[in-house]
Amino acid sequence: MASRSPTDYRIQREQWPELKKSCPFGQVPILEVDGKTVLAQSYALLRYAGSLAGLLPTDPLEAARVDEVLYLLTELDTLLAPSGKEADAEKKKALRQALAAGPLTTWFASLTKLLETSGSGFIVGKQLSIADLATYCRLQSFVGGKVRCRSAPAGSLQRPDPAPSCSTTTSRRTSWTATRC
Ligand SMILES: N[C@@H](CCC(=O)N[C@@H](CS)C(=O)NCC(=O)O)C(=O)O
Repeated sequence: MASRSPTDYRIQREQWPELKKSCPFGQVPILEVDGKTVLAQSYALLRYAGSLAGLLPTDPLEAARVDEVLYLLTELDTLLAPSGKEADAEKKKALRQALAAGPLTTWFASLTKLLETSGSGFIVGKQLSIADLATYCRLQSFVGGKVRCRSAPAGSLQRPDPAPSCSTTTSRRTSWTATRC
């Protein structure tokens, strides 16, 4: 992947109305491959990049376990969305407290269970996969304090190690353009 030099475009607010028309679902992120194929939905992009980089298990069951984690992360988005959209600070706090009192604790217990089951320090199997990368990125908002939650297990958010090896990737695809907010 590194040798393919992806171009990372960050868009300005004023560019968005025009760009939105060309996005498959009117949303970013999108990934343009070879200047023609346009992919949307962040986890589809991640799966594609992960398969090129050898970070998606080839075993169907292990790959399904990775999907299990991606769907679990999607559930976290669903849980956080109402409080994320709430503009009133007091209401937002009440929504977040209700989450922390139950649903978030349950969610983090599920994640902890996966980590305990793998026993390897990686979420699925014995090596780094896109499940680790997606979880690390998704939970950054908890570490950064954007979302606060006491149920996040301490020490669970270390940077995945080893860093993904990109040099082993071979593909006939040559140019990528990733656009995100
Ligand atoms: N499920 C989508 C969600 C994408 C999404 O919500 N994108 C937001 C920005 S993070 C967006 O494009 N919002 C602008 C709009 O909908 O006009 C994914 O994972 O890619």
